[in-house]
Amino acid sequence: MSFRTLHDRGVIARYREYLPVTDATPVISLNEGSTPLIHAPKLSAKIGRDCEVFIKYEGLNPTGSFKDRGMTLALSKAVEDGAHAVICASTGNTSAAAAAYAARASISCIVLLPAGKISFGKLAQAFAYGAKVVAIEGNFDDALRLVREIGETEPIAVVNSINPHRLQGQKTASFEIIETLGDAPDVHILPVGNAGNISAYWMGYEEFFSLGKASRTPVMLGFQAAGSAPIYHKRIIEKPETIATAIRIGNPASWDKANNALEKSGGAIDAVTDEEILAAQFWLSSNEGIFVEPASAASIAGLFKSLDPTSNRAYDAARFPEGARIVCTVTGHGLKDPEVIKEQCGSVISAKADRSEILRLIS
Ligand code: AN7
Repeated sequence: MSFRTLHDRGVIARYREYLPVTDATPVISLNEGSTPLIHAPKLSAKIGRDCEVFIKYEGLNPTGSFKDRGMTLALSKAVEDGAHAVICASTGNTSAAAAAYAARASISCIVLLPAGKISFGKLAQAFAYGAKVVAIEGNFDDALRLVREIGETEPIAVVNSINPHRLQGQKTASFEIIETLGDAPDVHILPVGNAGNISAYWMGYEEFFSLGKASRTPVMLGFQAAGSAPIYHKRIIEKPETIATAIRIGNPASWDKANNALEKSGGAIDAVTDEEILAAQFWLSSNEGIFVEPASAASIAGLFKSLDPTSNRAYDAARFPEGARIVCTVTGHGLKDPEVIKEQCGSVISAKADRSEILRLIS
């Protein structure tokens, strides 16, 4: 394999013609994207009627979340425009990705985080990649407001998803799904926080549909955490709360775009409780072998809720056509936030280093 072939990976290399890059754009990449679309037989069986569920495992990106898809483009364009520093507000994954791609680009990175509300794995990533980490007394929405203000006056590029290049990069996940399945799925389910990702997926699906590369666009179903569900409740949540800290957001930046995707696709937004999120997280790891962070499990919890006739679901899974293909995006790796799973289900069995004692304990 030539160096060139090795270099030709990552979403800009794979989808250059659909992205706002030119030969003058330096490509800052860590070979992100091309994540697996994993068939989930047990989830499929829960739906029945020959439906097939696939998991788009975005935790397998270089920094462990889907944010890398947008960050390769945001950093490439920032460097093209001559930036020496980037800044973002984050619930953890955006900052990990920004820090990694900034390191790769040899420019500095400042991240504004809500103090005490970032999982340790994500904080460790920001440090490891050499970012300047500022923890503010406030939540993500306060941090994003400050980043917007700083971006207006200072020569620092903002790489939150209000930067349009981010969503352009993220839309490539839809392209991959269409290419893997041979068409768009019937239904696409994903967690919603700042609402950039649902908007980006919809953009990607519409684009490939209009180019004739897919025969349809999917129904988009988005799930927020019940304590942080502004789109579901149709109002800003001043003090959002959820154990899924990645989606602890009360005033999403891409609110209007998400509503457009929901409306045009015939989809729905719904909310799932922290208990439902944690149960779905453990169900997915212990049944399908796919370990995701709590926010990502909102999509699985959402599918379960849509299947539950006793719930106040916003979308009834009985509406899925027979033989439907359903894709659930799981956005971040479970190792981002190992404390949560330890508290939920971790109890070790203590034993002496003795064969017969161990055999007795495990029988
Ligand atoms: C694992 O990192 O907003 O609806 O600052 O980390 O596009 O915001 C993270 C969001 C879902 C929600 N799953 O996506 C951030 C940040 C995970 C996430 C979302 C996030 P959007």
